[in-house]
Amino acid sequence: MIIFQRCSLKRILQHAQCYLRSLENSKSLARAFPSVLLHGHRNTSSVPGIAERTLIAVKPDGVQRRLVGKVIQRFEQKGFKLVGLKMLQVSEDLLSQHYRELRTKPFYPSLVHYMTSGPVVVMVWEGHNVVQTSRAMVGQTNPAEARPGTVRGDFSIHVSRNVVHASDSLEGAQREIQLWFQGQELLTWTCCNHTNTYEE
Ligand code: DAT
Ligand code: MG
Repeated sequence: MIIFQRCSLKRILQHAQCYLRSLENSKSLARAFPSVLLHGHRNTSSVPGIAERTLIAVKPDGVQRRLVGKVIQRFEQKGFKLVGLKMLQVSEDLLSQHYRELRTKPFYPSLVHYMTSGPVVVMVWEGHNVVQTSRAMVGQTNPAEARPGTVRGDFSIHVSRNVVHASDSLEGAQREIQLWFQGQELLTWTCCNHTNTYEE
C-alpha cells in the first residue's frame, strides 16, 4: 500500500513538472506575440520580404487632376496589397520632416508651398520588393526623364508637379510610414488571391 502510494505520488509530481514546463513555453510564446502584432509584419509565407512596406503619396497636383484612382489601380493591378490609406492636408511641420534632406535646396520653399496647397492622398503598400519596384513604377524624379509607362512618365511634364511620392529605400520607407501613419491605421490582412500572387 505504501509502495503504491509512493509510485502514484511520483507520477503526480512528474505530471506537475510537465505541466509547469508547458506553462513556461506558452508564457514565452505570449511574450513574443505582441511584438509580432505591433510591427504588423506577420510573415506567413516562405517568400522572403513579402511584408515589405512603402509609402506612396498622390501629391496635390495628382489629387486636383483626379489621378488618385489611376495611381491606386497601378499598384493594385501589379499585385501589391494596400494596408493604409488616408487623405489629408499636410502641415509644414510634417512636410519639413518628410523632406528633411531637401531643406537647403533652392526649390524647397516652392516645394513646401505646393505640397501644402491642397489635400494629398497617402498610402502604404505591401509586398515583395515593394520599395524598389514602386520607385520603378513611379519613374524618375524629373518627368522629362521618366520613361513612358511610369506614373510620372505618363502623367506629368515638370519636376515641380510630378504627381506622386514613393519612398526611395527600406530605411526611408520605415521612417516615412511612422511619420505619416499611426500604428493602428495600418492593417494586417490576408488577400484571397495570395496564392495567385506568390508561390508558397
Ligand atoms: P523623389 O520624389 O523622386 O524621391 P527627391 O526626393 O529628390 O525626388 O525630391 C523630392 C521632390 O522635390 C521631387 O519629387 C520634386 C521636388 N524636386 C526635386 N528636385 C527639384 C528641382 N530641381 N526643382 C523643383 N522641384 C524639385
Ligand atoms: Mg525622395
